[in-house]
Amino acid sequence: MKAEMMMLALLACAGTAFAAPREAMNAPAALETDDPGSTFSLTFTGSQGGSSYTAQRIHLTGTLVSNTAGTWASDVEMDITTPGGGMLTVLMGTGGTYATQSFDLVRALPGAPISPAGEWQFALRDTFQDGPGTPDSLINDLVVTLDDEPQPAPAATDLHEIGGGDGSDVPVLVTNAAIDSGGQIVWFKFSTAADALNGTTDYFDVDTYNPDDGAPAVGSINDTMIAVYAVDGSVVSEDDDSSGDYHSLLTFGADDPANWRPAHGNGYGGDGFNGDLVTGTYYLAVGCYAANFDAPFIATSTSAATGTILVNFYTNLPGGTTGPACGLADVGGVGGVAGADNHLDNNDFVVFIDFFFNHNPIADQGSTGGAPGADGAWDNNDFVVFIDNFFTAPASCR
Ligand SMILES: [Ca+2]
Ligand SMILES: [Ca+2]
Ligand SMILES: [Ca+2]
Ligand SMILES: [Ca+2]
Repeated sequence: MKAEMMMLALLACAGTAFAAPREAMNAPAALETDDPGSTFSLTFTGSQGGSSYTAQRIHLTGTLVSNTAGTWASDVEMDITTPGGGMLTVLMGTGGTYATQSFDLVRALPGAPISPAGEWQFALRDTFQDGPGTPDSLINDLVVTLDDEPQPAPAATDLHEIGGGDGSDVPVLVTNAAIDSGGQIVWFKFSTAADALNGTTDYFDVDTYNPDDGAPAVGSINDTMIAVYAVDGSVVSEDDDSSGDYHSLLTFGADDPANWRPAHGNGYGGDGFNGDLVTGTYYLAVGCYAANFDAPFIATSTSAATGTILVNFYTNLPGGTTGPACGLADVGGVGGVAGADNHLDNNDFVVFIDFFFNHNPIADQGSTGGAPGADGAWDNNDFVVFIDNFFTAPASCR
């Protein structure tokens, strides 16, 4: 009995410790990226060591070689079609002109987990033709590996569902990204209950504009960069300076000029420029210039700036705005620092009062009659709603 228990424990450990990688295959050498781009197929067995597995991710390693003067590494894309017909496009290189560039890429598979057994199709292309008649780039030593590990999501503050706006230029949710050390990226998780599509009147916008940020400066805490990621770790959209004074804006859905949202500062307004955001769960990465956003969930920044970035969500989508787990009163953490810490105590009062007197939108929680929701005025109603939010949050928060 004891031995059996131990064996079960060992098997349980093995199941975790030996997840991924499962199968690896070499692609043909000297793959061309255009004129025409190379296509090839690889057949995976879908089993390893005699037992079948389900695939979650694909790894691509190899070397990109420039073959025509002026071509960019970021011109090279590869379409991957799984045996079940799932499709995925991978950007193989980064940056402009180059000589060689090695790559080590990981992507979540569409519809993962999937059965990997069968023929996989691969098609390379170069999205900008620099040398007609000559392949712009070559790919050498391409190895394709499948694993059975789900793509881990970043540690993120969960804002839950965001919706229920009335179409006015008042954010339905305002939160803070506290950048405590240079190069830090702050992650939020959120969900939507409906689609925000181009060609409709429904929109979902997020910006980092803060009128109190003072003189704009490149590379300062005001010079934000943001990206929305899908749950599979792919980048939906990213932005640097579309809002005012180097702040960032991502804008989905309603794109008819009649339905544009107001600009903030000297930036662009919400105009649906980033396309569609379908119903679902997403991650928002917030950092400072210069940031780089890659799949899967790889976000980095070379900025040395520290401070607090305001994050404003605007939407007329249905549903409700839940905010962090402890609700909208969770505005401060230990020591009176700004930002939710999933706990409600005196620090939230300290930070709320600071925000209130600085006319920070986070303190604009109430409107006339003590109704929840911002109204662009900082008065007694905001205290009423903040205190309500504080005492109606789950008891476990206090
Ligand atoms: Ca090219
Ligand atoms: Ca910026
Ligand atoms: Ca708190
Ligand atoms: Ca108010």
